[in-house]
Amino acid sequence: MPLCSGALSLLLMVVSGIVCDVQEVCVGSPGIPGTPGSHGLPGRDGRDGIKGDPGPPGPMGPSGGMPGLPGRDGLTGAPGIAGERGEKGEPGERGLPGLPAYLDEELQTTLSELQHQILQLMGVLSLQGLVLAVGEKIFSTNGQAVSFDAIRELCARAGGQVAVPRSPEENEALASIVTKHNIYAYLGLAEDPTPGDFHYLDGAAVNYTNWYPGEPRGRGKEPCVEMYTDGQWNDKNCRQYRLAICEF
Ligand code: MAN
Ligand code: CA
Repeated sequence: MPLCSGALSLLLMVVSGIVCDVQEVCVGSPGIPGTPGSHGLPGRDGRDGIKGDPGPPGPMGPSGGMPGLPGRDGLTGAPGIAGERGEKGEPGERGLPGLPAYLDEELQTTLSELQHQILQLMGVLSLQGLVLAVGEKIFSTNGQAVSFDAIRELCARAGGQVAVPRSPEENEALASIVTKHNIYAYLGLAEDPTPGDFHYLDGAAVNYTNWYPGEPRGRGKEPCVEMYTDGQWNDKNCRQYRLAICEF
């Protein structure tokens, strides 16, 4: 429905500056919208994005390339074992003359102390029945019955020899050990190439014997000597097990 208004008509006339006849003006209703326009042109490229994460390692390359340079030296190894002992050197220069031993107080004091200590030890060993002192000699046994060769070896290793009495007094002392253990003992004797004659193990001729009556009668077949529990001697083969007694 058209809108008609005398006032609007008048206003239009004043604004346009046109003087015209008063007349009726009518305004129509809006038309239907037109169809949308076509899409515009593509915009410009945006700015570069941030850098991506590193990719995974690639596969191993083909072999056969040139070997690399040698690496640096490793750490120093452990020290080697000590070498053999060198030869003995030349003797040094001769020292100043010393005091005569009997005037050397320090030496005399040392000797006295040693003598005292040795007497103490001998007292203890005797009390325990581990040694039997006879004059200058000491007899000692480990209480074991072994072969003649074994006795010789164990006495030598201990710094002594196979026991052999060289006097009635020594024979009595040795017999007391044999009696106590109730085991015959081999003596430090060996038969000469001449049957029936015996010598000490260092080769010297015997100067004391205590044969059981009728002995020795092995006539070369019994090159060792044993002591019975009564202290008498018998020549015997060397394959028996006898009490090991050493002398020092
Ligand atoms: C055994 C052995 C000999 C010893 C005689 C004594 O035959 O012990 O050494 O002479 O007995 O009858
Ligand atoms: Ca005999």
